[in-house]
Amino acid sequence: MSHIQVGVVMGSSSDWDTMQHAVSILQEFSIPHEARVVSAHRMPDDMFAYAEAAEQRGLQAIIAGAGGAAHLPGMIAAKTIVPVLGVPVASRHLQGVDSLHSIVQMPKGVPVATFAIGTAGAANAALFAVAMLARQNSQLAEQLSAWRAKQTQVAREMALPPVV
Ligand code: RP5
Repeated sequence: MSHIQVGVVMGSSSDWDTMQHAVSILQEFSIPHEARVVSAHRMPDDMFAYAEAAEQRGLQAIIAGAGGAAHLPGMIAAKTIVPVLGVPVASRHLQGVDSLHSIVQMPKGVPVATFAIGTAGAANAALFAVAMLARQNSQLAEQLSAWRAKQTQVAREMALPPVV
């Protein structure tokens, strides 16, 4: 069994600008992870192999980002019971609303937890994965609470500019 706990997959290297925000959070929390391109329509056999091996490899969550038709998260979810967290990547022509609708509209029976379009969604998917792992890891739970507390402090110290 591999040591990897969270897999981050995306449909194209062009998704990396968005998906690196998920990887950055996983790095910050020292979560063993991997990141790779697994294109649903250009490498469907690889996609199924990845999904089919996920549980046996010990993955606890798969963060899957895609743009446009964005079938990657749903198709991975169709082949594994490992929780899939979907990130809609902003597409060139429809700004990611297409990706969001595609990922969030999974028919009943095969869920994909769907996050916001773009970098906020990528970061939040990773934070959600951290929260899931923290249920079984008290040290990680403390780390996550501290991360939230820091964020609260930053918000409390926010200053507003003068009225112009
Ligand atoms: C999807 O198509 C990818 O997830 C990406 O968001 C989009 C465009 O891919 P490229 O044409 O940039 O490779 O499969």
